[in-house]
Amino acid sequence: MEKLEKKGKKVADIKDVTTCEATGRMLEKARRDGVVVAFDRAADMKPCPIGAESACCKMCYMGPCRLNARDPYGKVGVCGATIDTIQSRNLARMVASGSAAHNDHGMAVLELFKGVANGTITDYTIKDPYRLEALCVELGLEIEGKTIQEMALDLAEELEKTYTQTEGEIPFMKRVPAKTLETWRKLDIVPRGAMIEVMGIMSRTHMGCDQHYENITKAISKTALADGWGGSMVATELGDIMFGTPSPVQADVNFGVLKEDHVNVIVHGHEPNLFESMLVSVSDPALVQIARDKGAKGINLVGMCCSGAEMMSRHGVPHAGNFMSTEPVLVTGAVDAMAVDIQCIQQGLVKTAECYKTHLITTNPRCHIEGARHIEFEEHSPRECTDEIVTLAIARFANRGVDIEIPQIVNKGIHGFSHEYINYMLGGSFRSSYAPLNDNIINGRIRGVAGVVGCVNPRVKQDWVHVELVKELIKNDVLVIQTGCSQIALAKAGLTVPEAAHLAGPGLREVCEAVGMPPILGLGSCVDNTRILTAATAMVNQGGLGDCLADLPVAGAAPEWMSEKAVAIGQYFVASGVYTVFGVGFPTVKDTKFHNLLFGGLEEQGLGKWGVTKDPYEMAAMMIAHIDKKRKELGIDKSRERVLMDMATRRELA
Ligand code: NFS
Repeated sequence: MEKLEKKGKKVADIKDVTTCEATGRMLEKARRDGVVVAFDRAADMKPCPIGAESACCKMCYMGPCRLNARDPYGKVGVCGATIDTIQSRNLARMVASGSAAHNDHGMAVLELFKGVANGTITDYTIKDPYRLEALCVELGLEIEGKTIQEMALDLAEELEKTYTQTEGEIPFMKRVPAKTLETWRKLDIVPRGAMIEVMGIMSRTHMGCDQHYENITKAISKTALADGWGGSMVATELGDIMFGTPSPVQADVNFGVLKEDHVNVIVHGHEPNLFESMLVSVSDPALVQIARDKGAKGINLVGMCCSGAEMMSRHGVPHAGNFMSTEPVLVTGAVDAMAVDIQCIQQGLVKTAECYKTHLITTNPRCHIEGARHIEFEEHSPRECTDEIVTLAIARFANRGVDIEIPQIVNKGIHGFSHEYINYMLGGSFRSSYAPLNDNIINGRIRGVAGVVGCVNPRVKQDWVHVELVKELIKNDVLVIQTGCSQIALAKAGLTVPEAAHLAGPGLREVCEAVGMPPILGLGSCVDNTRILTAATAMVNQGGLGDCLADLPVAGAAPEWMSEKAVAIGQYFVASGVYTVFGVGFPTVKDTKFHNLLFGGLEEQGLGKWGVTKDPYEMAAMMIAHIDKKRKELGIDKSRERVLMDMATRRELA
């Protein structure tokens, strides 16, 4: 085990790095046990100041070239590349990587769906045929006289274009509001297919190719849109069709979901198939009996990160915590096996797992980790993998041999607000629609809608920026919708319950109390950010709030972002017309031409724009100011003043 103090490394003060009590307690234990986790590695690793602002280039070997961020136009690279070329190429590659990750995930879901449709994969089924039919109709596919299987095969063929098509427009462009699509066509940023867009970025950012930041920015938008309205949207839609469309479900979140007297299995990653099969394995009577024979009361399956968020939203599976808690949860000593698939799997998990004799098992052909055991997951016989993992976990339970300490903290909350459910919840089954939401925005009870999403990052205090931002937004009558690690942060803060409405402003509170909903709606994993796009589209189609996505009084934020996927998501929201604010920092040099294009110029073209600040209160103020600007442009700013005056008058009367 690596001893921190002995090596003279910098040690972070635990109260400065997390507001998650359970994680903090496990950091204390890790210190006692001499175990190093990401919070410690972050304290000991100063971020490179040049890289943080993207003022360096290693696209060729004449450099790497470093420019001076304080005097960005004072110098160029060896080839003559300016700061704008360098930054835009770097951001383009981040977006290409993020978009590739989501598209790769979406393509895997499509492959699974194809196998289910043609009958070669039998462990999964089509759980929501109504959704299947509705999507076929939406995409203009003929359904008359077709069986479910035929519809599924047609849909699979159509959606494959999302990835492989090299000319034309990807299928989900049919969902985009007409005026938004018109803007994209005019700007030439409609994606053709994910593969060609990602390839295009890698090619044009090669040394000596595209050297105009404006042209590179177009490719950035196109590739990002191929994520949000492409691969990610396919993953959400087909996931719902195969595994069920989420509707509100109560779920437990935090380290207290681990049970000392049970075999504890954690699934961490992003693709739903591993988790769905694990759910079947842990319920297998034969495996449960083996666990009992070894002295366990049962097998306890728990999720983390995004596949955890997805399973929590669909099935109410308990969730242990977000990205920065994945190592600390192992410090409890109670995790018998952690099965991982792809994305956001820190390599540091291997060492931490080793310290606590936990089985860390990689399962996906595109994610092996040196030192971890690999048991490949195969959709045609998924149980071979998941049963073996459960068997290993049972064996470890019987022979734990480590100190166990589980922080007994559990937060109950309501999750699983899909776009389809929001539609139903607001309007009821006979007149499901977004009319009540739009009406409440128009009459000013709800000021606007904010999407607060994304990662946690050890460069800022875990969960703190998410929670403070969201509290500030709901206090100001902004309805918050959430996904990913951000949703888990708010769940741990106890805010994903209808009772949290008392923290909301008077207008939002009134609506929440009437509907019985929390002021914060959790939508699922990061690929489910597409539910936000779909909901926003429904708001436009409902009428009264403008005729394109950029007209809506909405804003987005990723307050503690860290991954390239987050940048791709941010850019697809910006390109869709949404003001999107990042916390932590942003990889550009302020006031350069490229920075100014992202932070203002794109809005003038009819798209959205970026914002950045570390401070949650300033972030809320920036988002609210934008929402108010949009209300004013829509001519609905006065109604809100009236609503507030009504409240004041009411209070006076009281
Ligand atoms: Ni999103 Fe999921 Fe979390 Fe960030 Fe990672 S788990 S896809 S990238 S860290 S929110």
